[in-house]
Amino acid sequence: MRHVALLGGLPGNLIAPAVLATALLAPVPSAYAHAFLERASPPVGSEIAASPPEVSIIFTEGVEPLFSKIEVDGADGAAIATGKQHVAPDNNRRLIIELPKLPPGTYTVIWHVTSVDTHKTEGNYRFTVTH
Ligand SMILES: [Cu+2]
Repeated sequence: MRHVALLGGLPGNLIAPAVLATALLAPVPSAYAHAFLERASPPVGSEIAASPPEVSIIFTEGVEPLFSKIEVDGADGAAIATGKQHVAPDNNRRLIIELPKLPPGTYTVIWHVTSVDTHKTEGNYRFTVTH
């Protein structure tokens, strides 16, 4: 049950119940693994002093850029008008989206990705801009 172990190792990373249920009910061969958030910038749950230029998430598996999306919502729940999104040329596990200048506040990053093994996963996390 590698997926369960991954979930347990990601404090603060919320996985949609549907995805969790799928992972529990339909174990996949151990050669496959879903793409879950491994590391993010700004970090999960962080408070940062200045508006970040981009959101960058490194997943546990490579992701398909055409079928993967990062959305950033403001405190009012409305989506921020983000800029270009791309996968890092040297690392297909890293998905990046450019941000406009963000005023102070708490933001929710919502990600939906399809990994190179075609499995879909999603999750979200928050960060706060303090100045
Ligand atoms: Cu998978």
